[in-house]
Amino acid sequence: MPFPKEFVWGAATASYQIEGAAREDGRGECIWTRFSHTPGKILNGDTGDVACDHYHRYRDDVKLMQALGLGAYRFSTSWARVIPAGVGASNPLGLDFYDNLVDALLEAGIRPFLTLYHWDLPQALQDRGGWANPDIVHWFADYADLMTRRLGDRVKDWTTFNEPWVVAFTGHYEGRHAPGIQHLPTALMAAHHVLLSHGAAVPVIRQNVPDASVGITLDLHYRQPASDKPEDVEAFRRVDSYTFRWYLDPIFKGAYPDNLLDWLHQNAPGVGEIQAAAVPIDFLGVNYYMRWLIVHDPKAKPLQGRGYPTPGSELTTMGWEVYPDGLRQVLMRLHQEYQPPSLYITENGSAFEDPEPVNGVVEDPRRTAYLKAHLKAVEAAIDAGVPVKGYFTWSLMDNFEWAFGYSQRFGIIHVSYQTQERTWKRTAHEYKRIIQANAVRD
Ligand code: IFM
Repeated sequence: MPFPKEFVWGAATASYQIEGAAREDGRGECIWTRFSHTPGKILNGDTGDVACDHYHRYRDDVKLMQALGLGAYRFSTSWARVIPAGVGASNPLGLDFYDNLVDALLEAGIRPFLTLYHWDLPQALQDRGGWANPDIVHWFADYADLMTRRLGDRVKDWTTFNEPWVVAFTGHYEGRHAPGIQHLPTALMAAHHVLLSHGAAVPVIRQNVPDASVGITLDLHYRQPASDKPEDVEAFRRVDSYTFRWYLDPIFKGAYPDNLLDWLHQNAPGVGEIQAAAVPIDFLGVNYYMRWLIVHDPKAKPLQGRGYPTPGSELTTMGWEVYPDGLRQVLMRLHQEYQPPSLYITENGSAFEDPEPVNGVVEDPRRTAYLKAHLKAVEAAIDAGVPVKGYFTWSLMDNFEWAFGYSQRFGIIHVSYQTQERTWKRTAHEYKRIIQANAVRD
């Protein structure tokens, strides 16, 4: 079965993961620069200082996208590159970079999907409390204003945030991500202010770009109780509220999940007025990778329960269970419970141990199988009536995988970090075929 005629075929990246040029042309320090230079935080001491050097190679990278036949490219802008101190003076060279990137994309016939925040907060704002400081709501709205004024004549697809759950909880509760804080009340305030910032930025985007399509991207994996035992079912309900409903309910219903509301207020008394997050959006972005089984564990951190992949299932090198039908189920649930006007799969992909390139190609059969199986799940959801408008593979190319440094390769294009040479993996060739056929064929 072919996909709908207007289906958008894309690939995704994020600023800190690919750009490099961390101290060039007036870019300010961001929390990931600081965090990655803190000993012990990133595997092998890797940093995003150079990454894929996309800042200097973006023209060639756009040519690669064109050769792949991509209809769209999802990228994020670095707040610290365009406003080095987070607020106040903008950086003309930083803005020029995104200007040129957008022009290059449009010349290549590729639709730019821009995400304003994919985790690289200016360090200067972190020094003022970062996401825990209520002022960030207007700092973020001002940043959205700057970017939409500058690029809104050409960029029509705008996303406020990538994965607010990770921003708040991996960064401020687990501390595995920048800024590396481990304090639940701070994490709760961060989550709250991310939601309010989304609510404040959407009208700014609409005002500056009246024909914009605006949305937000959430990480929505498939979770289920590990057994029928009531304590596992209860643990699942809690984790589901913590990971799914904490964001979906405010965005679509203007309220926090009722089963966690009292708890939330007791632990973060400043949390209120969440209905301001419920502004109409045009699309919901879904990042989907895996299934987790949730089990009751009295020793787990509050809210978290404990999750693990199904024993014996296929795992990626991230330890994530390959479970394509979970994507279909997540899409069905979103459609039934929240009815977003449209959805994009804004990320989906896999890290595997790839061999080195041989004769100009990297053979990566497991990644190809992952891609096809997940596309079939998307197809099944569309057939069942879910308005999925496009799919972005994660990622266009291998890149800096946060606390895992360069050890995890998610790209459909291989990157040599020694030479910066790009080499197509077999999956890239397959993806090109799929795009051309607008269908997945065996
Ligand atoms: O690399 C990340 C991306 O930045 C956000 N979503 C998940 C990806 C894989 O871990």
